[in-house]
Amino acid sequence: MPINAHPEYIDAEKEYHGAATNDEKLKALEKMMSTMPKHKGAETLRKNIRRRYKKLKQDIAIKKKKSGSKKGIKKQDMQAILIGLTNSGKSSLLKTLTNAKPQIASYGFTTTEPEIGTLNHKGCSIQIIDMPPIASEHFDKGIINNADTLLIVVEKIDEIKPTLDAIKNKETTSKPKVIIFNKADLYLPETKRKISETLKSKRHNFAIISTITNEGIEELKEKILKSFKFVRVYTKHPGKRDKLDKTPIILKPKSTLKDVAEKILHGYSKKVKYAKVTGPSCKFPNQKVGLKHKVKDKDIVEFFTE
Ligand SMILES: Nc1nc2c(ncn2[C@@H]2O[C@H](COP(=O)(O)OP(=O)(O)O)[C@@H](O)[C@H]2O)c(=O)[nH]1
Ligand SMILES: [Mg+2]
Repeated sequence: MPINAHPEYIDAEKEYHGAATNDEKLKALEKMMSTMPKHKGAETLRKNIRRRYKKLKQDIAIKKKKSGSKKGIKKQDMQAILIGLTNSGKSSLLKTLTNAKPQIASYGFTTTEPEIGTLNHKGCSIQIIDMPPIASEHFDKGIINNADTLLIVVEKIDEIKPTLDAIKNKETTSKPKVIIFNKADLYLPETKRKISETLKSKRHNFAIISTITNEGIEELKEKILKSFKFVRVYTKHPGKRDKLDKTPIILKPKSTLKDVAEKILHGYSKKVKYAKVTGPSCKFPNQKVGLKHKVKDKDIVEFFTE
């Protein structure tokens, strides 16, 4: 660490080392450049930072060119992916569940790039991705391996096994799955009851739906949300004590208050000394706890710096 570096510079440097993506790195480097020590002894440091900045900018430009028109998917906290044969109704479902406007086509149409939409349900933003059909050359297994939940869309029961087999690997085996039996409007209640019995007997987590009549859609939204093993924490901002953020912070199970602080305050979480928590993780409202405290779903957190 350079002598006499400004605290803001030190924070920026930490951000640089903790950056997950090139864009984050670039931002941190920009911050470092604007706050780096100006004295003569730091000349080598300044040169070094400028060199890193220039190189990173070049790398980003090259990457952009290489990826061509292919959409980069920035993974959100909750990501589910639609998988199924052509014509099973994936695009229709993406349109029903989210704000996306994919092309719906009759038989033979193939999506060549993933389509992305956001499902807003109970204060959570769930990213839903519509993949090109499994059999196509555009099918990207990497996206499936990264997703949190797999949504298997079928029109017939006997499509389930081959679809699951086609994506089976070490990563996908443990992922939560929802079997979505689409086009329920085509069947009589009695037939639907039989389909439901069969899916139950196979111990599938499933929903029987129709994107035309919207039957089963609300239940499906609930199943999708429940499939994420995440914890929602609501935060009150220091200084704005009465204001509760409507959008929860989404965390992995067993996360601590330190993780919450990192997510909202980024490099500044070290300044937080304690928190007051109300909710399932506490014995009583506004319990004063340290940053090692493990949060539970629906906790309300208020951070204090001194
Ligand atoms: N009867 C019926 N047809 C549907 C339903 N959902 C989608 N379809 C039709 O199935 C065809 C394929 O739909 P699409 O969403 O493009 O399927 P994808 O190839 O999986 O993306 C289209 O003609 C849709 O209108 C549904 O719930 N009921
Ligand atoms: Mg489609």
